[in-house]
Amino acid sequence: MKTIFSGIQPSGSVTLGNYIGAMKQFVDLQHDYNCYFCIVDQHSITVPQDRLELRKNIRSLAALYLAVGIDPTKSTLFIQSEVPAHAQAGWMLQCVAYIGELERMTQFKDKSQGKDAVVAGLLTYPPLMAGDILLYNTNLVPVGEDQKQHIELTRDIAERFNKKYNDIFTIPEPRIPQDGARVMSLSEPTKKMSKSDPNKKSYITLLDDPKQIEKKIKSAVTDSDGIVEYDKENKPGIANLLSIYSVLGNKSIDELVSLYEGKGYGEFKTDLAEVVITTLTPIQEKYYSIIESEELDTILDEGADKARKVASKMVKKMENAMGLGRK
Ligand code: ATP
Ligand code: LTN
Repeated sequence: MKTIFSGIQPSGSVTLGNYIGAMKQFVDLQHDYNCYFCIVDQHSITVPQDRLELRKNIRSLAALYLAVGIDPTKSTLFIQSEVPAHAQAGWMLQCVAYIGELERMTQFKDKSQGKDAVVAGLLTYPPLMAGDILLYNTNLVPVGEDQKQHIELTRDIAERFNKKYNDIFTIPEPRIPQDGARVMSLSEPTKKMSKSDPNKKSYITLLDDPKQIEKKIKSAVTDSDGIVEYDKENKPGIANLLSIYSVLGNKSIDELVSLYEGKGYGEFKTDLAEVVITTLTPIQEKYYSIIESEELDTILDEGADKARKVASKMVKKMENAMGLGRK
């Protein structure tokens, strides 16, 4: 069985973008692959976090993984900081990655832009991510479009290590969904929907209640044409809403365009809100039934145990290849 690894940062409330671009894929893939899903809390401290908020978000993300359908008997669900191998591998791979290639990462450029003081971890984030992936002999990494560049760098780092030290790493491939790989912000539809956007109206979270969902969709930025059609260049707002509708409502974009021919944006938005609410209601019910449970802690404990066993073996291989420590 091939192996899958993916991670989500507990940097805020999980959005519809995270769900459509990443989590929804995870649920289907777990039947056919050996899957590791991680709450990458060490990645999230590359930008400022409130400690209590971070703790809350870590638990909430764990519950959401389960609520969307991750089955702990099929997949390994764990918290990155509870498996020391990640930080160990991250350090070794920092000594393989070049500063130049790290400075070229779009995510680094975006998140450091305009800041007077940028922590070193924001720059060295990709070798930590490469470690996450490479520790498990990962074949496939399901992610949204924005992470493609990081997976390419992971491949470069792995190939460089294999050549320079010893051929120990499997070279992973990205797996980016055909539809919904880049869900856009509701308020600025030329920007990616992001859970750390300060404007809460720009995203729908998986825990928004029906009223909030309706309100956010009603106020989503569109245009003044009044024609529901897919034109990413000239009508990015409507194109984005059509993509969301298509993925969650299981209808092709063409079907939707003909369904709403001659109808205004009002009706289209009302129906879309209904589709989003129908998708999220069962997820929220499951979430609230497990968030306070001991079962959640047991699942995370068992996940970390399992991950530690696999990952510590790879750390040993890396150390041997590099000549660290003793035999
Ligand atoms: P942050 O705003 O803190 O950077 P984020 O919302 O971009 O967070 P991540 O935790 O970085 O989310 O990403 C988790 C997964 O969700 C990744 O696979 C990423 O590619 C995917 N993803 C994030 N935003 C979107 C989006 N707008 N559309 C599709 N996929 C997305
Ligand atoms: N960089 C990713 C989060 C992330 C990840 C990973 C994704 C950290 N480690 C390993 C896939 C595999 C992000 O910002 N979305």
